[in-house]
Amino acid sequence: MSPGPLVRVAFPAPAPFGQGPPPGGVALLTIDRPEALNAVSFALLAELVAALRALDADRACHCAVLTGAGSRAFAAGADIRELAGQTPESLRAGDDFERWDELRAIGLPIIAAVRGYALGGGCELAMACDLIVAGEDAQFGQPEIKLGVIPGAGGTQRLTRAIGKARAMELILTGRSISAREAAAAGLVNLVVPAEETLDRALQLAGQIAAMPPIAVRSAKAMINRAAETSLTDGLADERQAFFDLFATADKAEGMAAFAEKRAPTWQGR
Ligand code: DAK
Repeated sequence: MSPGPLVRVAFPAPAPFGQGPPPGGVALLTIDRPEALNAVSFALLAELVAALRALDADRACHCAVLTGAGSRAFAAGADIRELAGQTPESLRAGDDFERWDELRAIGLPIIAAVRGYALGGGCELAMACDLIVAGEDAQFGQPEIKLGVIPGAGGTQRLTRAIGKARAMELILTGRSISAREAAAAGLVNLVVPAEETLDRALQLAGQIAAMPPIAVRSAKAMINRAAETSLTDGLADERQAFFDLFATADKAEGMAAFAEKRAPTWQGR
């Protein structure tokens, strides 16, 4: 067991990008079990969800970056030592799957900054984030089949949606992992960057998102995620409602006034 917190939370100064003032509002969460390649234990997952929920409720936080300590792994999976002792009954009785579901309720945009292994539950965690910045040394995969099981925290569903049935079948049935470049070509990750730049580039992207009006950002995230869940007809209706709702915000008034006045907007988040 690692001493101290398994997930560290910090508020780094955003890396400079483009024009304009530094936006702030970016939280950095670091999975801190490098000795176990950041394997996600039940306790770690509980800490991570609690930290994200707290940030989600913090009006000053506009975007989160999730990464793994060290350079070897984002997370090499759920903790196999813990899983080894589980039974169908113990898994059903535990609340760990509810914890994974709670990740879906986070409205704050989350960027995974991935170096090294993102395997099994680690790949599922990265896919539960909204964007993925991958270092050139990143490896993604769902090797659960080699342990006699299948992905159980969203892998069969999210990987299939991200890269399509044929590729998901191959990766999940063989347990093969793919490089950052292959993952990018398949549509799993947003950006492949030199390994040492991974975190900076993710923070930079987070800074760009954090500089946008926060209510609109959350609304956009919710609607994009809705697309994976519903019919086009229902999704378009939901989008229209969300669009209408944003016209009641001060940020909409400010954004449109700033455009007309040829100045930079100042967002209030309301
Ligand atoms: N769990 C626990 N320990 C792990 C680990 C893991 N997933 N991955 C690595 N480690 C530990 C190793 O045991 C080793 O510890 P010591 O022996 O030094 O004490 C240390 O990290 C360094 O690993 P290696 O010595 O193995 O390093 P190598 O470079 O030789 O190999 C590797 C790196 C990533 C290829 C290898 O460690 C590996 O194959 N790891 C396992 C990868 C894997 O199969 N991942 C999928 C696990 S199953 C659930 C939610 C999700 C899930 C399940 C339930 N619920 C909500 C209940 C998900 C399941 C999975 O992810």
